Amino acid sequence: MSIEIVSTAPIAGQKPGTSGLRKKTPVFMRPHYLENFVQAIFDVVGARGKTFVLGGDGRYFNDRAAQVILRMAAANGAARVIVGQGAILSTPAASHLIRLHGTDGGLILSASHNPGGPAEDFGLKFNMPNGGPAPEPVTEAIFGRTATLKEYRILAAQDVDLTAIGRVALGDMTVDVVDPVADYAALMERLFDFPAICAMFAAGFRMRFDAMCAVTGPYAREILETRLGAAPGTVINATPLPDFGGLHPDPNPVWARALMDEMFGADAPDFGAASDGDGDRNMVVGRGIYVSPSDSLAVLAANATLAPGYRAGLKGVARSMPTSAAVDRVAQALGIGCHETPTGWKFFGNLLDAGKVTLCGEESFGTGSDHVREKDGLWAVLMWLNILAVRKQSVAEILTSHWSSFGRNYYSRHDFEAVDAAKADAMATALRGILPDLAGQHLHGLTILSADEFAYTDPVDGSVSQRQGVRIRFTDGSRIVLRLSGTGTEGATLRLYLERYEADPDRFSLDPQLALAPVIQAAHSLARIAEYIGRSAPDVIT
Ligand code: VG1
Ligand code: CO
Repeated sequence: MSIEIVSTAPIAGQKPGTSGLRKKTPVFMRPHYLENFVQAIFDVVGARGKTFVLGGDGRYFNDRAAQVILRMAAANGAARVIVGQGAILSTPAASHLIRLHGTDGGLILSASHNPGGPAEDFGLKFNMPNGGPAPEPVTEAIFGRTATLKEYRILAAQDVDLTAIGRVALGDMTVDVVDPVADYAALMERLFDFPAICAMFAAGFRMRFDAMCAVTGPYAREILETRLGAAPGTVINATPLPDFGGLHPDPNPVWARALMDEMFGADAPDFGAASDGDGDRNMVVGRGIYVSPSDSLAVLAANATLAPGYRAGLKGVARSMPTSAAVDRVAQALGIGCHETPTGWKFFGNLLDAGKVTLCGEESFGTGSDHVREKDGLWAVLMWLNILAVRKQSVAEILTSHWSSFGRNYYSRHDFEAVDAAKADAMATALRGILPDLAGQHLHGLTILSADEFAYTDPVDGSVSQRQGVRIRFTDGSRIVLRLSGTGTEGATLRLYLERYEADPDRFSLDPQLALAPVIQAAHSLARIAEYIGRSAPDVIT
């Protein structure tokens, strides 16, 4: 088989965002578009003699992109690629395979929680040999390379058969097609008390898991129904579809509406959960009670030692800056370190590698631990099941007792989507301009303690990430954070994060939007959102 060297012009705008390169699918399908980005990756990380993991969430173009990447890996001299059967791998399963086989990294095809399909979104992300998303210096180098490369290498060959598990050759490269679920399921069995969870299901515990027609369906079926004995049909929307059945595979109360309705309806199961397109996010719901992701992280941290994989205790915890401080209170009580990082899982990698933290989380329905280097939706669900099985209490009882020990951090995120990018930038610039003068100001019954823009210095490698969100803190512990999304593919998305601490148990059952009302008003007055972007109501509230 011959190697073709294809001349190409650099393609503008292939800049990886919060989590890899995400674009509209038709953009990714343009001539040379995928190829340029893949060649830039191989040029930066090197391919000769190396082994990579490859797989994706099964969305439209996943299968075609996988074949292109395999031919390019072969033409660039890679020794071996481990690929999930059918080119399918959830993001956490890919991270695990990279670590399990000690490979040189992996390529993950996904736009995560963004909708998929011919007119929706596609994405590609490179993960490092530690299993985690490439850190900023690497993504910057890849971006830099996209602007200079003049040719890419691709093998002239037919498609590799990815339908059957086993070893095949592609030119001089070995392709190992593996079961996407088996190794991941085995890892989960080592971390959690499967016998206790099995006994709970056998005693009649009922659960609903909404896989949202995305990648976790086969994983959830195997683990929950086959290995743990949950009733057949526990997992719904279990077959991954190229367009996710037209659904928006983002596990939150808005997009997983049907699950929420069931959990708040008559005859609700004991426990509900959902995961996103690529399986790294989770939403957890009890009967009649929603668990905010920030609270979920805090509860998992407080109860982690109930799971066999965490019996020795936690080394520390980490959360993204906009995530609520609920976990900070748990860390303080446990006497362990608590780190605050910018948004995006890549910032947890160094902390996990250095053994500084065991659990990490983000407000955006992401929770995980040092078992892989990605957030992990099913892992979080299993951790909850393990805690429920050992404590023999309901989700509501566990949350309420958590709040009585630690207080409640009311929390909400308001998203303003597909905003005109220039207007969003103008708003951010104006807000930045007033930050130095805000301390001491009073508004809506609150007093501003401090206002700044978050910059992060990685404690392990010393790298600095600027402009990671504006934060405004109030004297009563309330907080506003504003930042622009780095995963959208249309205009800009403004994310407004709101938090208020409540120590009084008599006020724990307040509706979060009511509890946060003064903070919401303060955010709108300070950022002048309506004036700049022409909207006062968010598109999505979580
Ligand atoms: C969003 C979330 C962030 C998450 C990222 C990737 O980023 O806010 O917490 O890490 O998505 O998640 P942004 O820049 O749009 O706010 V996933 O499940 O889409 O890989
Ligand atoms: Co995801």
